[in-house]
Amino acid sequence: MAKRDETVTYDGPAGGWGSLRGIAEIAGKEGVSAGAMATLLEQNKPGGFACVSCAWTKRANHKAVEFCENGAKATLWELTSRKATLDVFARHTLADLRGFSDHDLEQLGRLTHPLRYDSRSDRYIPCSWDEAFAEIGKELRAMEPKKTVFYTSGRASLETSYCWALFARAYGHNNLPDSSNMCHETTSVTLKKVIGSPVGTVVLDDFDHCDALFFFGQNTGTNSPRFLHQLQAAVRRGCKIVTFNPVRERGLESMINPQEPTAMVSGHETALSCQYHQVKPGGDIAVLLGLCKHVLAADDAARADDRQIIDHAFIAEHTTGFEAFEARLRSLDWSDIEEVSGVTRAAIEAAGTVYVEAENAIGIYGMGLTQHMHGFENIATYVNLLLMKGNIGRKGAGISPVRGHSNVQGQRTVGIAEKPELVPLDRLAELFDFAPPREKGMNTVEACEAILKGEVSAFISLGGNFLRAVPEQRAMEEAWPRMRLTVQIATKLNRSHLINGEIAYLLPCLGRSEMDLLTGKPQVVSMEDSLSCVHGSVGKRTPASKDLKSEIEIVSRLAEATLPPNPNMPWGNWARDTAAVRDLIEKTYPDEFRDFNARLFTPGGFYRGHPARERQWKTESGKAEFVTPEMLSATGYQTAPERFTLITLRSNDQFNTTIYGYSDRLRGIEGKRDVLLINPGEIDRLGLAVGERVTVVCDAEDDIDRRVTGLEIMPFDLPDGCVAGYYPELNPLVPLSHHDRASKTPAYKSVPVRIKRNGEARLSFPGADKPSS
Ligand SMILES: Nc1nc2c(c(=O)[nH]1)N[C@H]1C(S)=C(S)[C@@H](COP(=O)(O)OP(=O)(O)OC[C@H]3O[C@@H](n4cnc5c(=O)[nH]c(N)nc54)[C@H](O)[C@@H]3O)O[C@H]1N2
Ligand SMILES: Nc1nc2c(c(=O)[nH]1)N[C@H]1C(S)=C(S)[C@@H](COP(=O)(O)OP(=O)(O)OC[C@H]3O[C@@H](n4cnc5c(=O)[nH]c(N)nc54)[C@H](O)[C@@H]3O)O[C@H]1N2
Ligand SMILES: [Mo]
Repeated sequence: MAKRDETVTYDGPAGGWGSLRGIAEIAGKEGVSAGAMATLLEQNKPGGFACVSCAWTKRANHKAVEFCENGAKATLWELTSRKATLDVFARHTLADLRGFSDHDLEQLGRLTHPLRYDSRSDRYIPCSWDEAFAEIGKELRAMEPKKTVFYTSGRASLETSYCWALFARAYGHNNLPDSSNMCHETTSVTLKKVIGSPVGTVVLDDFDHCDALFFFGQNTGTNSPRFLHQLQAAVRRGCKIVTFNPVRERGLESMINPQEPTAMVSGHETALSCQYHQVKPGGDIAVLLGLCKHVLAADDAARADDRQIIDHAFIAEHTTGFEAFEARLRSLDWSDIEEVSGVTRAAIEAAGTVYVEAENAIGIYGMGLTQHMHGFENIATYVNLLLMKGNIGRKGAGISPVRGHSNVQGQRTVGIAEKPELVPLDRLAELFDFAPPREKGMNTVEACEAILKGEVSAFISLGGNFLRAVPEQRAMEEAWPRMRLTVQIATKLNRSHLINGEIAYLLPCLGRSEMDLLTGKPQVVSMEDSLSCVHGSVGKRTPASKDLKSEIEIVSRLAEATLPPNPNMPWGNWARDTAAVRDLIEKTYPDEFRDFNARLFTPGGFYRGHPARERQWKTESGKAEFVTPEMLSATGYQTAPERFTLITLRSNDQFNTTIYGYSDRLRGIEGKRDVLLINPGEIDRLGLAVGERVTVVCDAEDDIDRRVTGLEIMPFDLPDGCVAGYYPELNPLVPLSHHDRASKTPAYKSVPVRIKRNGEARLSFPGADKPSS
């Protein structure tokens, strides 16, 4: 019988020697040269290149080494000596390649040559760049623009993104879904509504002045490890960290800083969270309401002797909606809060006391709050908690979403948006002398719906792995070939490149760490990080192949081949001179990008500014808005006997759909990804055995059969009623209709499922079960 202390765990800290071993392993596996290793030292420094991994900010007073385990892995993945050369595509049909796992596809190495799909042989065959641009342009010219979709994954630079969005609008649509539609779109919608700006309010310096940090659903040790330095420094100063997460993530419990030799030698760990509460998935609205209720009770008590906890003056001057929210808090029963959250009143009050006692508090969050049907209410209630004590718009305080891809926030800033009201269309019309389309375009979920209905003729993808990242994977893969044209601009092969429209191209591009030498001198690009700082980036390495083009050149050539000539849009010049694009960005967004080119290499980046930080609320009411959530659970569905809530997780050895390897070191899971994590009590209650293979079936209330077979039962410390497994292998289980009601971000963190015994022995997804190399 499995007991709680037999769960799979990792007792070591985050960082430490384990992280250095992680880097060495990938360097060996990718056959990385000494020169490429040396390139790592130029990462995240002025004059160097911005890390391609997470969006955490780069500090001004940088150290000799400014990369982390996962940043190094991402760069070495790009600088691999492996190449997916033409003979790979001559050897394998696409049907063959569809049998490869995500890991094995990308292990083939960097794409080296533009490719066109040949349906007769079911192979990719080489083509010339000119041929590719000409045919894609011809096809697009013949299509109805509003039936085409231009997707972006959050890596492309500000310059490329600006050109991409301009291309879409000049062609005639706003169909610009972005990976952020699957990620922090909930943030963009909620924060815009409640504080008037779609991004976090915190700057790096605030971490030196806060007394408490709250963590809801963000896994720093794996997904933004450079942030651990700020956390370590804050804890050493006496700041308290309180975490709410169904999974006990090691990176939030303790760390060893690999940049501190004495700590490395002594093994001295810094404990990070002083309280760690294993909330049920989707239980955060209840927890946050409980915390607010505790603040209210503390304020009632304080007012009896003429003190106050709530910042009543701030609420009166700066907010709306507090009365309704207060009434809701007073009428709430603790028993309901406890039931939905799975956290006891005493535990919530203990966390609430840390908040009450902190002069300045910061609220941090990630996918654990955004990817639910009621993600909007998760974030809005979090902001309510901060507003109650005036913790927005002052030093050491604020709301801090931790973004994903390295430029995902910036892409939105420079116009990649399906919502025309977010873009200064009049200014674009004036600058470029054209009539931008004014109708709302499709976001990711809407693009999927349209593709499923057969209403999309072309899908052009600037990076990413759309078909593997989206919900409803089976049906999406079936519907995809009904499109006339699919084009993928990418660095490495992935599953989205193997399922094609009638006409299909795979166009290989430079990675960010590589030199763009179109004009002989290296071009510069730029990105915006999670804390709204903009950084310049210059590639340093010789490109993986002479046949690669920069993303901005590919986008410009596509635009040139598609659009009628317009003297105000000299596409050819822009790829040769990214500084000219920065001037256009400055003209389009003069407040944010003043003196863009001059400030490009400001150490630590230049700050784009944030109205809510100055307590200017650009909301409908002109004030910060309290929202009163009606529901307590964010899952959006009822509990039912034998219905489990599935969380899809990232391992420490992956970047989204890129699987570097099979070691989830910080969770103690080694050598496999075909697992279903579940607590020992639940294993016993269901009469299952550790190691048994099961089938997991989606339990959404519709009649679509969504299942994954062959998952191995693994005992893991999780709340009752909840199971966890890996993204993207479990994406066939996620219903497209389950998304945040306000932003349409898919509910990847609370999928209703049932577990069936007698699962087949192998994972039903091709090749995804076992490492083969
Ligand atoms: N190495 C690496 N770095 C990455 C990425 C990567 O894949 N690998 N991906 C990048 C991208 S695009 C993104 S968006 C970010 C993602 O970074 P995160 O925002 O950290 O996203 P996840 O790892 O998906 O999930 C975060 C945490 O939410 C918890 N969680 C799940 N459900 C709930 C819930 O209902 N409530 C609460 N409170 N917690 C919950 C999970 O246990 C997990 O610890 O990281 C970026 N950085
Ligand atoms: N179940 C589940 N699904 C999820 C999530 C989840 O937590 N659970 N998370 C969601 C989130 S937060 C996100 S952001 C999405 C991610 O969705 P995407 O952003 O679409 O996916 P990635 O895996 O980041 O894309 C990887 C591919 O990008 C290409 N690439 C890498 N670097 C470059 C480059 O410099 N240029 C170009 N052109 N291509 C490049 C490579 O070909 C690589 O195979 O997935 C979402 N899907
Ligand atoms: Mo993301």
